[in-house]
Amino acid sequence: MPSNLDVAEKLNLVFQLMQLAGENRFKAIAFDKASQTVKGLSDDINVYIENRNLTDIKDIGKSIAEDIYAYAETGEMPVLEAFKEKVPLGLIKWLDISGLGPKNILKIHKEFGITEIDELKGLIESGELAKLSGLGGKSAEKIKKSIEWMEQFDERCRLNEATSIANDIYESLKDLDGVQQIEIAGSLRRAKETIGDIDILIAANEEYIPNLFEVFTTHERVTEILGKGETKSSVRTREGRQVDLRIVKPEHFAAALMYFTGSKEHNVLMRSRARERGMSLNEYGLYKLTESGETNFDEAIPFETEQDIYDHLGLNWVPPELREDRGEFDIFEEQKELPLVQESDIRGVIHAHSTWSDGKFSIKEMAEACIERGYTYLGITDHSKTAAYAGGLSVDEVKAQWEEIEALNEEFKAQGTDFVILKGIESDILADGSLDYPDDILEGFDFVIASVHQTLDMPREKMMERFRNAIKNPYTRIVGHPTGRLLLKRGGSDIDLNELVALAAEHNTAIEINASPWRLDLDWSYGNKAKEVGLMTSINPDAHSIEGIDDIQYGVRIARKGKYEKERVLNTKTADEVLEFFKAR
Ligand code: DGT
Ligand code: CA
Ligand code: CA
Ligand code: ZN
Repeated sequence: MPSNLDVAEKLNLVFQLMQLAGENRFKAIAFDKASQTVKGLSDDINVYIENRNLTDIKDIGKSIAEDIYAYAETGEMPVLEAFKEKVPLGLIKWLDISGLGPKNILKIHKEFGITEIDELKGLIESGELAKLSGLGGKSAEKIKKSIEWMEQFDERCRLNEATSIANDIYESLKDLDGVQQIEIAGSLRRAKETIGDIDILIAANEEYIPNLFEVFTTHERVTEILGKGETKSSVRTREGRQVDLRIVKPEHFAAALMYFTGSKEHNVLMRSRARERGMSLNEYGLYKLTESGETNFDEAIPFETEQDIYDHLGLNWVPPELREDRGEFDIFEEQKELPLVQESDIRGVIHAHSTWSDGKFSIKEMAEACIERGYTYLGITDHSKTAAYAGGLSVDEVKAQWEEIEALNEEFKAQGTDFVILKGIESDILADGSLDYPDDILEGFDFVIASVHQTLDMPREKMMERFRNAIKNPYTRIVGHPTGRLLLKRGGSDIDLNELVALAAEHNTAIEINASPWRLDLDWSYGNKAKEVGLMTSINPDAHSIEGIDDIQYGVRIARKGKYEKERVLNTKTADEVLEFFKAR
């Protein structure tokens, strides 16, 4: 019997192959939607398969249902097999290369008969690729850069992938016999924007260890055991990620958790604080120093929690996201806590796309998904007219969209639903820094997010001039994904982010934290500057589908890492307060 994840993966594969085969866009999207739905399904899909009622599931139509029945029966999905004949699987990885769309991938494959990225690199080196009509030397250069990025970061993954793997393994371990405590540690606990390996820590007595490692190394996601010792075991998952599980004695847990949470830089300073106080801190605990300055393992200082250890070192508990040696010691010597934003503080969704531009769902479907999640407003921001490649809206379309939104808002009112859709737009910042519509249209929106989508590679000073103009424009209320980076795929624009942060604060404009795990832009590391100047942010999912809304969780973690208090996060406020902020220019 296939698992939900198996079915979702197969449907997603069809989606990717259809893109490469140049299949009708809507047909391909149907498979993508179905895949996302199955992945998020709380029931076992086999129940639907047995009852032959797959079409009761939203986004699964008759033909996709037939594909799934066939897959469950035979282990093969006919539509997938058909596309495998048409498109070699090796090309799927090429979709990750920025600057290379499905059409060109297929063209290159047909022209040169290659399927591997290494072969593609060869073509670029020899200058052959640049000769292909419609590509040219500039694109070839871009593709080469993008491949280099990909290779450099093959060892790391994005926050969403790491989170889903870690949660899955955590769930399979947490209720087992002997598990007294369990935590995810390492960079994932600290919410770094990309993750090397996943670290999990368990407190258990010795007799339980063999069974815990057995369950861990035979988890359905594991494809390879990299090492199996007495207290540590490492595996590789089918996504190619490494997971380390360490099992420690219960009395060592808090110290081990602190140590394996890191960061290394934070740990180094913690150890020197301990020394200054006549103690030694290591992954087992806190010990007195002998007269000659050695760790005296016979004189353990008692503690139970991380909090206790921080106490001994003259600090309040430091939230894991802040353990990067970026001023957290100064703060937590003085303060008991920072009122950092939490997921439960988020009241509304700002920055989402609909079928009016390049989103996969209608405004109404997106709104209903927001209501289901307990949000009270949705700021729709489709692309503006210059972004033609993403279905940007003409002036007439803008006006028609406003009518649709007004009608939907009337409906909510009539039903007594506490929900409102705000009329926004993600306006391109044009090359000279101006926005994408005449003022009388800009005036009609509730708010404008201003983002750069084209010519991200201008020289620094030109780029800054462009942003300065955009921020000074009174219609700009939020700056979208300032650097335009795509994590592990392409770097962002060369800009002075400290200046940008200060300028936005001065003009009472917010800079979003784009919560998509591909972006997480504005970067958390400008958080100190942002705090100093009182920058307002907004944790924006930039959702192109219903599933995308849930990226808010990653944005919240990055905002915490950037030291944003609830007060400085726009979408923790009510719809009325948000509108007030938008009007305040
Ligand atoms: P990653 O995996 O590259 O995303 O980053 P981390 O921070 O998870 O690094 P990892 O997995 O190598 O180690 C987990 C934690 O263990 C790290 O954050 C701090 C601690 N740690 C590991 N090696 C050392 C070390 O040599 N010195 C110190 N002070 N701490 C270490
Ligand atoms: Ca790690
Ligand atoms: Ca590790
Ligand atoms: Zn955008």
